Amino acid sequence: MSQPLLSHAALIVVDVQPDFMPGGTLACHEGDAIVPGLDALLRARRFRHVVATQDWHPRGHVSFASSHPGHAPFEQIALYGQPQTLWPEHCVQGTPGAALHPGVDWSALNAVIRKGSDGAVDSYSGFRENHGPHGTRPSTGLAGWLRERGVDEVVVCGLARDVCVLWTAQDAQALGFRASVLWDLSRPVTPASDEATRAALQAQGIGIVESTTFAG
Ligand code: VGL
Ligand code: ZN
Repeated sequence: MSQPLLSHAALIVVDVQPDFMPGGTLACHEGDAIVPGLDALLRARRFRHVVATQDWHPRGHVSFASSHPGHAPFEQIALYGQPQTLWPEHCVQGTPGAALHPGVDWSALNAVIRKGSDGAVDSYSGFRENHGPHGTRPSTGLAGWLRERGVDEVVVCGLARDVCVLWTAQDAQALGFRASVLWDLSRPVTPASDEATRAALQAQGIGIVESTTFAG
């Protein structure tokens, strides 16, 4: 029997892009393993609202180690007074590695938030940018988009579990949505981070769920 539509819930699919998968420039551990399950979940049409985020950096982006002579990928520096991890070049606007992954049927998508498109500011959360040169963290408009549609619950999945998925779920919960993370439909950049990620989610009251919860 088919399950009821979740009318007041949104599925937020974070950065499911080839550059975050094995063979990509910033591969998550087993990142490609989420593709079939995510595709099935989207086809099941359980969520009234589906939003994707897409990491979308210009060449020479401030988060790239290559933009900081003398520094290597995965080093941390201070940027605008905040810690910034330096990454390999990834998700450069218009490149195949930045596309929404071609193995997923995206036809149920209602909106796409492109983030990190300001060359001087990184953006992990789908809700707001990281710290910029002026100390502000501008909103992407996603919270308003969801509220105007009566959404009070968000379920977050995608890549990377320890970076953009975590930051998006934390912002959602802090902004007053009931947030949870689809654990089996996410994968980390750093597998050793999983326990810390679980603890951070639990400390904030964010749910940790499995995709079987939303099976068609
Ligand atoms: C991400 C590092 C840099 C992510 C994006 O999608 O988790 N991580 N840019
Ligand atoms: Zn990025």
